[in-house]
Amino acid sequence: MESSRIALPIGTALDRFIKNNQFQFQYASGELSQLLRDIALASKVVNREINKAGLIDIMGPMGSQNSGGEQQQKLDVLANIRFTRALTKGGEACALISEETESYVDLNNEGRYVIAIDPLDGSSNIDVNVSIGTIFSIYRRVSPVGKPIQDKDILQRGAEQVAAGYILYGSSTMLVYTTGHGVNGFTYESTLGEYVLSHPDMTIPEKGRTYSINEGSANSFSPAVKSYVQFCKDENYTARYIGSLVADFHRNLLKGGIYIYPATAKDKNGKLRLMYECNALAFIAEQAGGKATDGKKRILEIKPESLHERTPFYVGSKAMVEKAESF
Ligand code: P6P
Repeated sequence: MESSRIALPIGTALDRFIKNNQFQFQYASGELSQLLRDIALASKVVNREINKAGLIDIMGPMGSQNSGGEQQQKLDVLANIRFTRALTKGGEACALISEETESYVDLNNEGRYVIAIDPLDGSSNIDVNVSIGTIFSIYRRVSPVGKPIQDKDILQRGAEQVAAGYILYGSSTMLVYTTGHGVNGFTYESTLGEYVLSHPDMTIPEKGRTYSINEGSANSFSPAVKSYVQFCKDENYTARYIGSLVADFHRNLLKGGIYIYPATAKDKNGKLRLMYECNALAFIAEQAGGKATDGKKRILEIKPESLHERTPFYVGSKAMVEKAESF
């Protein structure tokens, strides 16, 4: 993937990287810098809380449910508060779509951007110390600044994203993002409190030998999905599925592979959410030379009808996604 990025050395701080690549972002780089700074700030606070979750009582279920009726974990709620507060204070975002809130949140800013976010994906893994992640999409608002926010600002196709990324709270904490000019990864250096460039120009291998799918649901897979999974076994691929989308996606991005969450008996449209899980990762996958579809259609072309709609998700190495689609 040829990128027009100015070659910056490993270790470059995130802020400097954005400023040196401002020509890549079609809008004012200061706005993007502020947005990514807001997101990075909140992620540093969430990272600290995750790292000490075992020590103070912020683990385990809240006893409440999120928009999808899923059990909210305390850290989910904390993360949602942190990202909402940081983006409100930053002033660049006028609205926020979040897994944790039923309708979008009007941030009462004159900001030009709309953010869709899953503040803490994979939260069921919090208590068992498995990597979890934040996923975010950045859109430009369509209606005039200062006027009431409209559906057309909120229900935008993934192809309209101006930036997208994820934070992976793993053995190290990483921020990976794209503005449509390639994908770059930054590792959090906690002694500096900075994200520094560690993975410039990330590209996903054209082919891979890893497939990620929850085979516990295999009985309700479509014949096509069953055939593709059998193909992976016949090819002696490696099965890797840790039940945390960002962690599975990130490994496949680096090593090559495919992640599939298909329609199942329990989830007729798959379990993953278009607006704040699939669109961002689809944008990153494509920018890294990979592919992302719902089994037939390019994820980024899907016109959302509602905030929390789900979609089947096939994402990863281009040749693998195309092979899966051929079944
Ligand atoms: P299942 C976590 O809840 C999540 O949204 C993704 O992070 C993960 O890949 C998937 O759901 C796991 O779902 O049904 O396989 O347990």
